[in-house]
Amino acid sequence: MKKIALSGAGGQLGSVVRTALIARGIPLRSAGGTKPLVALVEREDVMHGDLRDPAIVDRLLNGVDVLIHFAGTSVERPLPEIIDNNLRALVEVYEGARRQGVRRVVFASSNHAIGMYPVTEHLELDCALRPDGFYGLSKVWGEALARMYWDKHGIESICVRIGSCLERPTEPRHLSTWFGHSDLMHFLDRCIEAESVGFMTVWGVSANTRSWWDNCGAERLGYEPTQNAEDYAAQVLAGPNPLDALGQRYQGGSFVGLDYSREDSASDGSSAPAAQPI
Ligand code: 15L
Repeated sequence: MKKIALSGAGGQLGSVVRTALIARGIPLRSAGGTKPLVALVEREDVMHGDLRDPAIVDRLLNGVDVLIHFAGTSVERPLPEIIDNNLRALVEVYEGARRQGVRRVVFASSNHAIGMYPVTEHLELDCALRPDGFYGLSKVWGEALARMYWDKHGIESICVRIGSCLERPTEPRHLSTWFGHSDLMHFLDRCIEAESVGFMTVWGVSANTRSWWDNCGAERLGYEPTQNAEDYAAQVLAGPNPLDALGQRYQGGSFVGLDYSREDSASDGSSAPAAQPI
């Protein structure tokens, strides 16, 4: 049986994944950040610590086949925090993967790597990246870093651009961005089980009727989502929309308006020069 490690196991999404993987009988190594974790079952190997420290990373990755890397800052925060948690720690994680011979990393990227696209655009997996803040920018960097470690060191990566991973959609934007928990777990099963994946990027999204993202490149992973936010549409659309006009216009939603200073706040980005793939 493959040895799986999960970083960010104490986080919002990490806790969901941790519980589900343990329920599947996987002998998991779970890592928290600052707070110690209490093992959920006897066979769970728990630890915690700062992933900028190579000794902590070695403890996390020793004997591991697949790392599910969900640790890091997951919202817009001041740049120094993002640099520490999402840039520096990620380098240490991949360097640790080299030292410890980890075969594959599942990297939690985010839709905020492309958040500045208007909601009217449909995106392929190879679209130009248009981050909506420093957090999204850190995911652009992370995806490129994962690519480099495949190209130079043969460490496989699956970068998952997670949409809105929630038990159920609660606002209109989620009708396009929702990633249901059952689809998330099926996705992770595929990430663990799929044969050779090399480097790939995938949208972390359910089979939403209103999705903005074309996931056909994910076929070779065998990811076949079954959840659809549309099942909740009537309920969701009967409620208020928490997003302001700017947030409703761009795929990144509320992240777009943070530190936004263009005067033409009505712009849909179409007046900007065409984005080039990076
Ligand atoms: C993310 O990347 C965040 O981690 C999460 O908190 C949500 O904001 C999500 O994106 C989203 O866009 O809904």
